[in-house]
Amino acid sequence: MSDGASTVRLTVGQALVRFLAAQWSERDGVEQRFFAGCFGIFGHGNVAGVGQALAQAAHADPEELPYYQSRNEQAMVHAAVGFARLRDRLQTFACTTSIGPGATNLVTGAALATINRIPVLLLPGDIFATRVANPVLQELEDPRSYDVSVNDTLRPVSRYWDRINRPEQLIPAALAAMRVLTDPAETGAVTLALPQDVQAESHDWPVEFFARRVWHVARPVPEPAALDRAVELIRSARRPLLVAGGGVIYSGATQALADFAAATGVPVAETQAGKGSLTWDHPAAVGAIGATGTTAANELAAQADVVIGVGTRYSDFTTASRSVFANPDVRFVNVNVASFDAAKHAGLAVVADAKATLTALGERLAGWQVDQDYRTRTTELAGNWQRIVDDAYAATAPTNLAQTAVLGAVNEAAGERGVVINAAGSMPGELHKLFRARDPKQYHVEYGYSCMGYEIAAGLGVRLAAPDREVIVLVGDGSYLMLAQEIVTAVQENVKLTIVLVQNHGYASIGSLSESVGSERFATSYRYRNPKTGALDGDVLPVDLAANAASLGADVIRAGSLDELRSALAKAREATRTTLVHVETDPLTGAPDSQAWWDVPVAEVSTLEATQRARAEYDKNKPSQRQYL
Ligand SMILES: Cc1ncc(C[n+]2csc(CCOP(=O)(O)OP(=O)(O)O)c2C)c(N)n1
Ligand SMILES: [Mg+2]
Repeated sequence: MSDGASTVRLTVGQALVRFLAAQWSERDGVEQRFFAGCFGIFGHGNVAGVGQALAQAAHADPEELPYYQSRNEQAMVHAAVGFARLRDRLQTFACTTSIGPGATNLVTGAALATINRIPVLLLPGDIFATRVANPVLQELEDPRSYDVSVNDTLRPVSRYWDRINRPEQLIPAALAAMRVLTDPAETGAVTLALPQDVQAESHDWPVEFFARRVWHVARPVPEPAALDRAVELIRSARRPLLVAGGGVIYSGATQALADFAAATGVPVAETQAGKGSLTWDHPAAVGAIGATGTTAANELAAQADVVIGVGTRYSDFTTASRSVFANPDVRFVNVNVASFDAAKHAGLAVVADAKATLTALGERLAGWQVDQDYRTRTTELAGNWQRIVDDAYAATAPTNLAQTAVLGAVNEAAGERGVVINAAGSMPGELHKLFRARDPKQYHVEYGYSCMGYEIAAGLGVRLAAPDREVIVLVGDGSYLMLAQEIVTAVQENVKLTIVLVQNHGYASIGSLSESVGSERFATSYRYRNPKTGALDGDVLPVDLAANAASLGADVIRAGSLDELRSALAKAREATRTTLVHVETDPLTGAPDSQAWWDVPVAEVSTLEATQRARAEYDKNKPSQRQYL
């Protein structure tokens, strides 16, 4: 650049921060700043580069790219994901880390973001590009190549990955990062690895690089011929079933879906990410499908001749490991922005936006509907399941509370708009079956990666995204122990969360799974090692997680009964500070059965009788699994 007026001299860190602050997304004519802020933890890999740039930006304009501390790099990705999911992927956070462990702590969060198709920008520091100071503190030192660093572990979990070895490389990399982050079909974690020397290096940047840039988030419309084929197949169906996935919600297609279902009478089942697509009491709603489904959805799935999958990636939980769709002649119509997902189960692919397609299908199918018997059957099955939910919400347990009753109280406390968050353990399945969603954003269960430790960190992001909504984080004791530190950030930022800690002294979920696969609940509860047996079957551990939460700065309420839980939730709702409600449940009292299978292979040979029995059961179920061709 010879013309001094058209360039500006900045470090790579400063240029990156200035670029990020100038990015906007737009869908349906509404624009929003793409990066609501930057989470970070500093170390020698970013303190002098991106860290200095953030400090300088905070002096100039604290609103430009607000900085938030975090306590753990994995947690900051979870928080960014929670935020982006609530904002329908139109906005997210950047995450800056040091090199080495700070960078590799991102891997789990990145995998979660990518699997759930949620945008998040990761900015790990990296080892010197010049290599003169090798080996720098925390450097891997691969003897085969100096080009390898620990940041390469982020490659398979990133949708775009680049290393900025020279300042000029930032320009194409930053633009490519934005393209992927704002593309609904490609989005996920995006990593720009930033060698620590390059971050601090200066360069003359063209000023156009920092111009306000608006990224249009597309709504691809269905190809007319694909729409014709889909209409023809749906018209031929006698027992159609629609499976609503997360794409329905991200696309803002919930009203279009409600209209389509009401007009055609096609029953609607929901995946984990798609739950809330319809309000629970919509006449066509049959609730959760698959391994954690309702008997209503699973019975309709078993007979369905045409399955219309909208915005779903057909995970094994959704399909009950490819056993739930049992009609030998079943055909699939898959509406998805990602051709990868649209092609699944040899489906008739409509590679397009959910809202645009449901609207178009509704128009093209005007006047067509399922027969009255099928509508009646749908209503009957849904009603039967709702009675089961009533019973589960009223259930008691031999010791402590039944978890389903706790979930009922939380469902009630969430009201019309409160967001309930969960990710792993026995609660996601129970919530999927039982929760009565009244709003598309109310049910926030991360079940793409089902990552213990997502809950509280995501709560922080969700509440930042929706300060006007009550946020109730449901977390098991095992998951709490995995990653609870963002309570400190919530307290620091005065971001109010209600956290319901469900204490059952270990892994109720894996305990019950272990039993079903013949592993006898081996080592799935938190107990002392028993000197008599040598096993972990001694007394319950003297762990007090309520005291732990209090030590991190939360207010704490201990609830010993259902009434106490209800009043604790009411108190937490009125509170202005992050409040943890501690409740003890019985790990052996489960939820109503889905009558569906989940493929978890059982040992083929064994000396344990329990395993042999489980294997016989497995061999019985396995033939129900199909390739849909
Ligand atoms: C990070 C991570 N590690 C391991 C697992 C496997 N896993 C799934 S559920 C679970 C136990 C969860 O325990 P808790 O949070 O107490 O819930 P509970 O099963 O008791 O309902 C484990 C270990 C996981 N999902 N995530
Ligand atoms: Mg537990």
